[in-house]
Amino acid sequence: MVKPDGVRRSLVGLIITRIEQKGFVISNMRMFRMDDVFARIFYAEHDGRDFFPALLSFMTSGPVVALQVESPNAIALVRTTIGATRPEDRLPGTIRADFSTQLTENVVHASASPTDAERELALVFGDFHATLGTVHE
Ligand code: 3AN
Repeated sequence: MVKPDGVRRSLVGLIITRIEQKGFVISNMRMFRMDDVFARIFYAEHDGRDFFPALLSFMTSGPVVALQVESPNAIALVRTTIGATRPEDRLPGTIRADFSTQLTENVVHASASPTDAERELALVFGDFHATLGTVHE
């Protein structure tokens, strides 16, 4: 997912190009703006953390571009491609290392596990998104 800072900075094309160049196949894509309800559910695992309000505020600050990508071992490979959560752990050549010095405003999100991916894909591309009206296209 390209986060709001990535969209604001016109990095969507670059990020999609990197994903495609690596060999991932994009099988679904959606641009939308999270509202507070959607962001709270999407990031429910962080509810209660001190950075949660800042994370919600940032993730609802503008549209995101969500991609469903396919490859063998896609979850591990996408996470390697985007780079580490902590700025000082990011390896050069990863998307976060190359485009962000920040922890919260880190340009991209990727699912952390198969369970997370299933849940996040359902939220972004499934009926929840269509029927509850919690996001704005
Ligand atoms: P990742 O996105 O690398 O899987 P998570 O799921 O631990 O990392 O955190 C979700 C997002 O919350 C991060 N991408 C980052 O934007 C933000 N975040 C995580 N930890 C912190 C923190 N300690 N302070 C501020 N923001 C954080």
